[in-house]
Amino acid sequence: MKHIFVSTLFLFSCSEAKSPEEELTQDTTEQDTDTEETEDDSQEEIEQGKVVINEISIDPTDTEDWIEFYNPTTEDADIGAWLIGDDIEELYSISQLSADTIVPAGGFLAIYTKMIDENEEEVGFGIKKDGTETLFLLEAGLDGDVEEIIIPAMETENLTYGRIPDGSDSWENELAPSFESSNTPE
Ligand SMILES: [Ca+2]
Repeated sequence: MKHIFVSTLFLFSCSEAKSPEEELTQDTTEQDTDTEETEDDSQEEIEQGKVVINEISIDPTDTEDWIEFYNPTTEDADIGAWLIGDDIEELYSISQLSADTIVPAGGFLAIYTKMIDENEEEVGFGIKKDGTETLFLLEAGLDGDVEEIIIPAMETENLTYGRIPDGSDSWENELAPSFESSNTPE
């Protein structure tokens, strides 16, 4: 049910555009060209504070892929209704992937992107490390506004992609993994 709902919501939000694909392409282009101009706005957003994806472990050798969220605010945040995935047509709620959905104030929550449900079926998705993947995040209450994170190619195993410092707009590749703790350069 969740999947159908998301697709419908997304298509509805794009109804004035030509197609979801073109809309996505447009968004990406706009983001690229507006990077300089929106820097101040982004800074403001960080100061106001909101929960963000902070670190992504892509195809590690010993565990499933995991995604770490960081909450810079002074209040715990429940992200159970947020939707995530590597295919815009097939997103999963955080609560489908993780029993724990609270990102504590000033703290971290990491979730694995795959889990086995009560029917012993695999739920979730995997993130490829060949530089071809985009991660989609749909925050609850944002009327279909989708955040996209383009996953870079990972050349060294068991390193991660994340924000330095935590919650900032600056992403760095090949970090030493820091599951539910502050991101550190390799
Ligand atoms: Ca971390």
